[in-house]
Amino acid sequence: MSTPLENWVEEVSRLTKPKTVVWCDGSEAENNRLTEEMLGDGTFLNLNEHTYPKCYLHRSNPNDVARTEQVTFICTKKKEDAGPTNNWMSPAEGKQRVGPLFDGAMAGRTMYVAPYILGPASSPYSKVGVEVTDSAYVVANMRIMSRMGRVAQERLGSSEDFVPGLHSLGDLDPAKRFVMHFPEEKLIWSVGSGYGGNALLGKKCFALRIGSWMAREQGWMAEHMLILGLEDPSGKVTYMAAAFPSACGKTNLAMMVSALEGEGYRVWTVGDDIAWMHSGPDGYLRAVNPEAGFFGVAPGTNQKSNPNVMKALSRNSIFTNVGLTRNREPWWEGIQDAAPMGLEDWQGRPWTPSLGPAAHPNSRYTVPAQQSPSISKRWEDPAGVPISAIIFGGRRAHLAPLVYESFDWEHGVYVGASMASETTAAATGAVGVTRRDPMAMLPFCGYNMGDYFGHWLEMGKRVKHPPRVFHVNWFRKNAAGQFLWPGYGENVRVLKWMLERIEGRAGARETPIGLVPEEKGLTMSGLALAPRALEELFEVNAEEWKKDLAEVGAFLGKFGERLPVGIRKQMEMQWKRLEQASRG
Ligand code: OXD
Ligand code: MN
Repeated sequence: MSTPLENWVEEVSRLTKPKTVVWCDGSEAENNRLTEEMLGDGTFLNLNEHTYPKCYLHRSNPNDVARTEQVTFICTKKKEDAGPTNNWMSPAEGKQRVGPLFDGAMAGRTMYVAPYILGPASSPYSKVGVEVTDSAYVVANMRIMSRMGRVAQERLGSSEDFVPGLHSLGDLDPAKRFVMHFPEEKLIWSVGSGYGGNALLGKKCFALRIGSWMAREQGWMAEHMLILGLEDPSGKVTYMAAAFPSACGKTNLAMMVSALEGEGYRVWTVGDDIAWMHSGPDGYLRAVNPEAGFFGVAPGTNQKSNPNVMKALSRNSIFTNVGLTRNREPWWEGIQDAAPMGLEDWQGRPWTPSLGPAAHPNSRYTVPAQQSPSISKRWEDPAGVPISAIIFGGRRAHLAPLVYESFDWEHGVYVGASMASETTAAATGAVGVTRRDPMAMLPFCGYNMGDYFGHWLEMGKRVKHPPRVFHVNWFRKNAAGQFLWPGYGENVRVLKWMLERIEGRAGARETPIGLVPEEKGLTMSGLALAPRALEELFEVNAEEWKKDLAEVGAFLGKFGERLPVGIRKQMEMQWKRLEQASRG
């Protein structure tokens, strides 16, 4: 008798008509074989085997370098269930339009069947997915980013409890590119792109879009959040999860080398992009990282911004769309001061400044998580780590202070729902435009975000000890356009204040938007800022916030009846506090 997985694989191979079918076991031998094949056909280029052993460069089609939100669809029977922030098609239309693109799409190619686990292999919170793909590059990435192969096959057995994901590169024609989610039947279809967020189906498609749908059905949370542990001088570790939009520094924060290490504060990494959080038996929100690797943005990464990842990525890593030095080492803007002689750009052209950046602004590294010197001892704890703080944040040149704390959980949900950030190169489209991005989930919530806010409010009731909620902004600028805060390892000062708030050791000053550190509340030893910088960092301008609230109102208004009463109430309360502040 064949298993549900065998039946599905049979069904998709009848549709896609591959030359051969390979079931991936995730072994070293298999990886070596695929690597040899990719080196042979040019999918991979060898890097310097002394300085970057077992590292490879992949150059993608120049039209396929980032997530494509405009062709990403949530296919639910009712349009309202996808909500106003998602592109929608009915499941029938989705299948009718995209199905033909899979017909014969793998002719002459190998079809790989890659079973994978999201989450620690033995955790009750983990889930199995199976990606069928005609891209060996995707398989090599999935092997780093998830627990792929035999371990997943064994967990699945003959069960039907897996999320199937069908992926084909198709002909990489952007006009025939679609990333389709069918959350009611927990199915993913992606065609026409080999780019990470579109093609590694465990990441955004399963762990976030299908994951968030499952999480609401089953009473847990799937979030676009890093997970870190802050160790204090006594050795106690407090765990925090932070939601920032793509390419806003989640990886760097999660892997930070603390500027207060001398005082005994260290940061440990549990995850850098996604958190699955359940109400634990102890009454705490327990988080696991569904992923096993980091798919991080390369440009700007260096010894100062992220020394841990620089160590981690020097072996067993895949680089996508970075530059290549004469020494066959990867190169990107910000890795060091000047571009070396003889550099090739991300498209393999001899680089000159007139070509623009040598590395694509969304070029990436794929690195096994356990290679980071900052990896937490508990990163694969099957019970998850208890979360004491949730941090929201984004890139905002103006308005938002360095840090503030919400008054309570419900207000915290409003803070997340009203988040905004300047767009980055992680998705196609204009860069630097401020857009509302609730909980950093705008491109990733697999259902109506009005219901999603309601689910957040519910979770606050379900969890006996809900985390405290904070908002940070490392990117505030002064009138001259300079950053007010140095960021990176100095951000630990803000985490330390949060820890002191959690432990009831730090006071706070009330503002209309939340609680900010009291004067001298932030540890500033060893850090000299420009005069007035701290004042500017914490300024809350009621008039500006009123304008922002009008935008929040227009955005949240789109959810109509689906916007929870609790969020409406918070908007009204915010307005009243701002009015009061303006009256002085
Ligand atoms: C990512 C993204 O790759 O958010 O993590 O785009
Ligand atoms: Mn992300």
